Amino acid sequence: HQDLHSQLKEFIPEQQERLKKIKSEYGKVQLGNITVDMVLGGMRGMTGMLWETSLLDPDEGIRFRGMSIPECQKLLPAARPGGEPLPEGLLWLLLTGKVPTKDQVDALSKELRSRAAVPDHVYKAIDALPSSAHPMTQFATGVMALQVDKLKILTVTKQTKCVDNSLLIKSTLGKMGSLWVGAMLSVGKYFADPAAFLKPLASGDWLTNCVKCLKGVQSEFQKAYENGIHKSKYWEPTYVDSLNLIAQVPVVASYVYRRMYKNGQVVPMDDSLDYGANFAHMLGFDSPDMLELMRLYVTIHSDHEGGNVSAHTGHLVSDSILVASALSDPYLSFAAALNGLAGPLHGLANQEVLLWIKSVVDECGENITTEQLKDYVWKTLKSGKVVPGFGHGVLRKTDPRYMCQREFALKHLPDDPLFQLVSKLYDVVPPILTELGKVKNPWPNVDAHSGVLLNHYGLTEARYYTVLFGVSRSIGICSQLIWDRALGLPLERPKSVTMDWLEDYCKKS
Ligand code: AMX
Repeated sequence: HQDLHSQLKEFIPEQQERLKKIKSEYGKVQLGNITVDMVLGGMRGMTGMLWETSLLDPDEGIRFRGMSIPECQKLLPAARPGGEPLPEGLLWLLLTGKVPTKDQVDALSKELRSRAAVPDHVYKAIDALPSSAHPMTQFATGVMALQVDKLKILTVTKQTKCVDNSLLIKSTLGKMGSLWVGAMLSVGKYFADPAAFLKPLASGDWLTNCVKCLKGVQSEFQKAYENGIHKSKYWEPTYVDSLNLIAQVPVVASYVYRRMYKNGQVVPMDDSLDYGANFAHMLGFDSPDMLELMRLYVTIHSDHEGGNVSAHTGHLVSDSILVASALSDPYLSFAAALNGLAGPLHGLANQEVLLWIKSVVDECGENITTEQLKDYVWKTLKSGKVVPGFGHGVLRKTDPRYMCQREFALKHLPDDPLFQLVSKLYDVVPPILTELGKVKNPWPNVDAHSGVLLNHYGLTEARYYTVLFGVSRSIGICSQLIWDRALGLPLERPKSVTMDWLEDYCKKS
């Protein structure tokens, strides 16, 4: 019945030893040859980094700590019997390599809810942008702002005793501009039950925690670094930041959605709901099927090994960019990852797919024939565009993340006209991409399917879809960041060359 932190603490030293052994025993083993094509081809096929949480097989698709998506659906705890896996369970699996019990997952859901308070200035930072700004820009801005607490006045000393909860709020509000002010205001504004949030600081408690939170920087890693933390302990504050960030991002993301599309009317978190369900709820969707969809969605979008743009960006920045001579903390790293995810060849593809499908319907109607669909695909290709939702940098077969969404659709919305169109595309697009002759993987990826499911349940705003992807990725990217720090992975610094260098080298060899 160990909690997540204790299990991880036990697991880390084992894995540190394992890495040391790999280094000393196999350090000189060759993993392949680097060709000029690989250098010019965006390093595809080059094995070049360690990523513990997941591994992508070109044919089978992703495995999370060795478990395929169908295995996760079968073995990870669910909210309802036989239902979709809870993303908290996946987080546990990614961090510890073990399948948690339902009790452990419930405790983690509760812990994440208790970490979800968002300082008020985060909302202000988002509000400073026009509401027409792309949702990913608003979301990434919010994540950057989460790293900061610029209000610093400290008036509570360690000797102060909390007399009662209301006094704590009163004195906090009255005397201090602090994180807790931000947190309390958020509590008042966005949480159904402020008293539950205050439990850790009940009557008689020393306010040490409170004082710790008032130091001005939200990021525990940055604070610890400034205080001279030993390298071997880096993972601890990274863990705290990561759990906070994972807990906070659905709140920030749903704020962006409600601001853009629902006149800014925020829906408070529901303390009875798990992570995925709460996210759907805060967005404004409460049908049981939508809650299940969101649990599945967050789980399957969480991680896709290390070399994809967003994961690699997060990892690279955390390992190498120096911010005020400190390693970038999870907030800065994850914001960088989000900016990578916002590109149309990566995470933005889910937006592009739904817009493209809708343009097909606008032009040809819902009862489009196979011939009309083929013509439309060719028209897209001939105008120099890609068919969004098809192809992949590593995968060479249909993405299992596509397949499990297809199964969800067959179970819950078999008659949805856009789902039927997506099914038709599955037949029509691959032969055409194959005919092009250059596409290495003509099969659909995760993004070919996600939009029609969301659209079915009323989340119709396609421009918002990449934010959902972003929230999910916090789980995978932050899990690996904790492991980056635990294993002491070094700064990434591959060698680059010029065309002159390549020509000279190849002529000589
Ligand atoms: N439509 C049209 N052309 C495609 C294509 C598609 N779906 N997929 C690949 N191609 C083209 C490439 O543009 C490239 O053409 P070029 O030589 O003229 O530049 C050629 O086929 C070879 O590309 P590749 O080696 O098969 O793929 P890649 O590793 O370079 O790129 C990816 C992978 C995903 C960017 C590409 O397949 C693509 O653009 N797909 C559409 C966008 C998409 O769905 N992205 C989401 C991917 C999953 C994710 O990250 N969320």
